[in-house]
Amino acid sequence: MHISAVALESTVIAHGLPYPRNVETALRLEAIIRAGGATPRTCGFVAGEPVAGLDAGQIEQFARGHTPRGPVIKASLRDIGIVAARGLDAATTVATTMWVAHRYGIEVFATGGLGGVHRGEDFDESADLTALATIPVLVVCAGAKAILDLPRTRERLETLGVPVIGFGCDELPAFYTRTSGLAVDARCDTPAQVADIWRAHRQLGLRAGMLVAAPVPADHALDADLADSAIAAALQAAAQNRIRGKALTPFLLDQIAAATGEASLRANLALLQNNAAIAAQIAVALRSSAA
Ligand code: PSU
Ligand code: MN
Repeated sequence: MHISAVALESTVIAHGLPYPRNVETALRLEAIIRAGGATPRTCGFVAGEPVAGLDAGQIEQFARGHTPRGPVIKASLRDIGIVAARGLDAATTVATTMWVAHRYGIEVFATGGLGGVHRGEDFDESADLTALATIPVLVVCAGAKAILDLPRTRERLETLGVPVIGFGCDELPAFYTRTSGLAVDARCDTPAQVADIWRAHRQLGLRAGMLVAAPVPADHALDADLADSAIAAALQAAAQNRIRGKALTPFLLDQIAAATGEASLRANLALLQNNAAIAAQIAVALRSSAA
């Protein structure tokens, strides 16, 4: 029904970017999607209810990290029943945004970076991969971040049957940088080509989601050495401070932002905007091909 709607996540607002850049970015992404001819739906849980289309006041509360009821927690798939039963306010990750989007008939979702298999000794794999394996939503992202184990993340996507499309690229992008050395399954250069593959995937009854990966715009990409050293330092700080579980991704992002100053933030904002624009084009292409 909301065939030209584009879902947006709220974890990047509540736990991924500093205030007030987060609220500015959230509203900017919505404007970009509208300018592209689609309807933005920023997702979250409000008083335990799944919402696809937070209003400006709710986005402001999420950006500040609390509502009049309490803190805005980060909810992944395992948390949905808990959040609902207890009437909590929660930001949605890629995984839970896919779940909320699908519940409201939204097929296209724009985000920044995908969660995946973390590096290191502890076994830590994001439920974003579980969601991609089981929820039929098309996710536009800038790849998985190099804080992760990218080769393992790439392998898991294959095992889980998730098509990985490079939008104007032959390699899976690495979020802050444009290449990873890892191949995509198919390259598309137009939204119509993406729409064709998604339609075929769905019409053939496949239940998995699909990843459409677009590299960060070249003029905002981070220098690869700067990205690598910031990531290495962040991982070391996480290990020293024994940061684990759902706190790990936000901690690493904070550390990298602190180490690279505005550069990583600029890259993050540029790729989010780029992905929102592409997602709107794909949503519009899907609407035309559905007729
Ligand atoms: N990548 C980013 N910024 C983010 C995230 C990922 O560049 O804010 C968030 C997304 O919401 C993603 C989540 O779904 O982190 C993954 O967290 P975890 O590894 O705990 O599943
Ligand atoms: Mn985890």
